[in-house]
Amino acid sequence: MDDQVLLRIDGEVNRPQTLTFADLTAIDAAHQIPDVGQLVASRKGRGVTLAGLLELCCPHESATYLTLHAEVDDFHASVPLESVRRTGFFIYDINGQPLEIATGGPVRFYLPDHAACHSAEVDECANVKFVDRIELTASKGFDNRPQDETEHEALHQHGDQETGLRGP
Ligand SMILES: Nc1nc2c(c(=O)[nH]1)N[C@H]1C(S)=C(S)[C@@H](COP(=O)(O)O)O[C@H]1N2
Ligand SMILES: [Mo]
Repeated sequence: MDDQVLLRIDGEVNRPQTLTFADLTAIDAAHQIPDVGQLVASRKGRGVTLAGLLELCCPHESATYLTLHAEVDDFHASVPLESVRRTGFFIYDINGQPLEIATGGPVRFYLPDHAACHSAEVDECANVKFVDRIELTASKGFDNRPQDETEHEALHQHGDQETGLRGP
């Protein structure tokens, strides 16, 4: 279903976006990552750079935080834009098809240079799966990443047992 909106981009931007799978594939080749496995051995699929999405939406000068929203399991992370704008990317295609929920779809954020879970503002937990909205803000946005090992463990338990949403 090429006309289904997979990803919205809004907030402090000049051009809010509603992107379908076809829109993502149409982004300039310079911003496409044909095989994310070349960057991160454990991942597969095609990605598009955060820089490519920023070029589409044109953030205001005031946009200093990037907030990744996953409505499906109510998980959100907000990270300083400057620390991720050169390296962050989104996986959106596996074998020519949109990602299913089971593989982290519709869109999965990835930072190759993340820190260990809850050790820094840009940590592994910020690799948000099931992203359906990207918001640019002038200050830190909503963020419910786990803050310590207990919360982290609870999240994993919850994800595994109740939603079955965790996975590759
Ligand atoms: N939507 C969503 N994204 C998420 C999470 C989650 O619970 N929901 N967990 C985060 C955490 S805490 C970590 S450490 C990584 C784990 O990614 P992995 O399942 O690929 O190992 O995903 C992150 N992205
Ligand atoms: Mo995490």
